[in-house]
Amino acid sequence: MKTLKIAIQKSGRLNEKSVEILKNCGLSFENYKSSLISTVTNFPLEILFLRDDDIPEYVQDGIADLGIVGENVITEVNADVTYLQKLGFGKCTLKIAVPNESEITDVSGLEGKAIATSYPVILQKYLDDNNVNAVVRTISGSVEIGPGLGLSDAICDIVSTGGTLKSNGLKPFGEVMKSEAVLIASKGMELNEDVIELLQRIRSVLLAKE
Ligand code: PRT
Ligand code: ZN
Repeated sequence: MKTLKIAIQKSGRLNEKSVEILKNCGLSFENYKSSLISTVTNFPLEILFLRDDDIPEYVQDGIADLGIVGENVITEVNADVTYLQKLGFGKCTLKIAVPNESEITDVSGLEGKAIATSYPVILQKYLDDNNVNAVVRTISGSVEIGPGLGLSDAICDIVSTGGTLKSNGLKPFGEVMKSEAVLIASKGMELNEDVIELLQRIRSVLLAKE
């Protein structure tokens, strides 16, 4: 049987909890920060440590059989993968935010305005669903400084505590998308006994946490 591969985030907000859930499944592996692949010593599984943005495509293309990544990332790249399980961590909401002094208070107020985001696909769908025409400016990071620099009238970004918006003089409205970390699988993955065993272990770990 071919060794299964699971892709998880190398470093960042989802790394620690992704490693934790696999360790709680009784899997033994080295979690070297420098290596890209770790071999599980007591189960036929390899762990690939990747940028979160690359995980949906690796799984879609079958380079990894399984992956742990935020729903926001999967939706943004429109990846054709199977959702197996919500994992209960990495929870956040994509919201629209405007400067505190802005007169924009709802989605209709965005008509003709410029919005900075790292999630152009998700934002465009939200605008279309609300029949709003706006200019979407795609930037890869530090989206919250957009309005201050005159780059945009509003932003669309991930919010968890709201602290970042607050400290940048921005107020949120509108829920564009809710997200959390999910376990995904390649559509071509063979449902063999190793896969079934691993999924059972992951589900038991999640149940024990409830
Ligand atoms: O290096 P790599 O590309 O792998 O990582 P990354 O920098 O792209 O992502 P990372 O590690 O920041 O986030 C990974 C995933 O965590 C995201 O795709 C989300 O699914 C999830 N997540 C949960 C978050 C947050 N909470 C979050 N708060 N991702 C980002 N943020 C950022 C947000 O962009 C904003 O800058 O935190 C700030 C807001 O946080 P609050 O608490 O101030 O509201
Ligand atoms: Zn990323």
